[in-house]
Amino acid sequence: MKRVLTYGTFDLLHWGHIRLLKRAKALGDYLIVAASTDEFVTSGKDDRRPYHDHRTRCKMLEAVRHVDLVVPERSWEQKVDDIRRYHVDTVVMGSNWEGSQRFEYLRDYCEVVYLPRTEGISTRKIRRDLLADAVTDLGTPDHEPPPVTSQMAQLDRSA
Ligand code: C2G
Repeated sequence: MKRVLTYGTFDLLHWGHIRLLKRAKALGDYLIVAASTDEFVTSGKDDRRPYHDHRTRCKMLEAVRHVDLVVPERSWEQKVDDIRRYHVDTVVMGSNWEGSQRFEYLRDYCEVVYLPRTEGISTRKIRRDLLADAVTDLGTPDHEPPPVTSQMAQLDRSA
């Protein structure tokens, strides 16, 4: 039984995440995902609170058929303990982490593999696109401000 471990926030779960999980599982028989807690993310790992809270992100990851176990990622320093506790053979991350000291030192404990990132999709991009849509929407006809009723005009006059 070859056991694989990967880490991430996995917020607004998207195709890039799913492709990473599928390829990570293909490197072994059992895939463990350490999902960053909200506290860990907001304590400096990232500059904003995840859209979905930790519990929701874990439930979504558990529903992915490639994933066998979801555990919490509470700090940068827990990785060696995780490798020992879950008897991990391989740690897998996306290529944006390639060569990072956050993972390279793990080579003393297990295999470390970086997989090419999926281009064109990211949680940050989804957020930005939705914001752009919302801004565009605001300008469209069906977002005409409601007609000023006589009552409102009266209020205005009396203000
Ligand atoms: N990913 C990918 N392609 C994308 C987006 C993400 O392959 N288009 C991969 C990332 O490289 C990472 C995983 O999906 O391996 C999860 O990505 P994030 O949720 O952004 O997690 P990250 O911030 O990289 O957290 O201790 C390590 C951290 O928890 C890693």
